Amino acid sequence: EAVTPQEYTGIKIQITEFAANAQETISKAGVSTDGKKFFLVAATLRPETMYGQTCCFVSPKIKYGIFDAGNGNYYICTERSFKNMCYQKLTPKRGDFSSVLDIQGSDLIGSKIHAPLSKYPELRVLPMETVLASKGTGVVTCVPSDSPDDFITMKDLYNKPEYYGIEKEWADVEAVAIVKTEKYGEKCAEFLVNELKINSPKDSVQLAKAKELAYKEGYYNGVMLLGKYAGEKVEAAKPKVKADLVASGDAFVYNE
Ligand code: A2H
Repeated sequence: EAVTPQEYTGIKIQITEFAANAQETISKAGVSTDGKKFFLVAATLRPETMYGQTCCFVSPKIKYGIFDAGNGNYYICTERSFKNMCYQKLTPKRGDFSSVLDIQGSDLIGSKIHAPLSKYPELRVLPMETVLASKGTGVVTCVPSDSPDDFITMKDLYNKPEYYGIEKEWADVEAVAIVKTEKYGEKCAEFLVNELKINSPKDSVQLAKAKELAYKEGYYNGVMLLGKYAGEKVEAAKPKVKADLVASGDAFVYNE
C-alpha cells in the first residue's frame, strides 16, 4: 500500500433505475426515492478516459452505504470513503458519515446508470470480484479500452453471464478507442491482455504488469482520439478533462 497520498477523481454516476433487489432493500427501509438523485461515486486516476465507460463495477461482497450528500443528492460508496469525504468538505456536515441505509453490492447489480461523458447513454452496474473495500470508494468505473483489469473482467462477464447472474447483453458493450500509443495501438488494454496471455481477472501478477505498462505508455506517449481535446497528448488533456468534469458538477477531487 502506497504511503504517499493518492488524489482520485470521484466520478458521479447517476442511477437512473435501481435493480429490483436494491429497490426492495430501499423500500423495506422505508426510504423514499422521490425527488432524490442517487450517484455511485467511482474513484479514478484516468478521468480523460471517461468517454469509454462501458459499465460501473461494484463488488458483490462489499457493503456500501447510501449517504446524504446534500441538496437532494445521495452518494453510494463505502463508509470508509464517505468518512474521508466528510473531512474534505465534500459533504454537508464535517464528522457526520452515518448512512441513510446500507446496501450489499450484489443488490445493486443490474441497476441502470448514466455515466458522465460516456459514449453510451445507458449502462449497467456489473460485478467485479477484485474490487478492494480498502481503496478509493469501492466503486470502479469500467474502461475496457485502457484498463487491463476492466477489459478482462468485462470479457469474463460476457463469457459467463449465468455464473455471474447477469444478462449477457449487459456485458455486450464494445470498448471505445480513446487513447492511441505507438506501442500498443488504440486499445492498449486488449493488446496487453493478449500479449501477456492473461486469461482471468484473477491473474493478478500479470494484470499488475499490464496495468503498469498501460498506465505509463498512455500517460507519457498517448494521444487523445476523441472528445474536446482530441489530438492532444494525454498528459495535457488529463487535467483539462478533470477540470471540466468538476466544473460541470459531474465529479469532485477526492484524496486518501
Ligand atoms: B482506474 P491505485 Cl482507464 N479496487 O480508473 C480495485 N481497483 C480500484 C479501486 C478499488 N477499490 N478503486 C479504483 N480502482 C482502479 C480507470 C482506469 C484506471 C484506467 C486505466 C487504469 C486505471 C477506469 N477503471 O488504474 O491503486 C481505478 O481504475 C490503473 C492505475 O490507486 C483507478 O483508476 O493506483 C485505479 O484502480 C486506482 O489505482
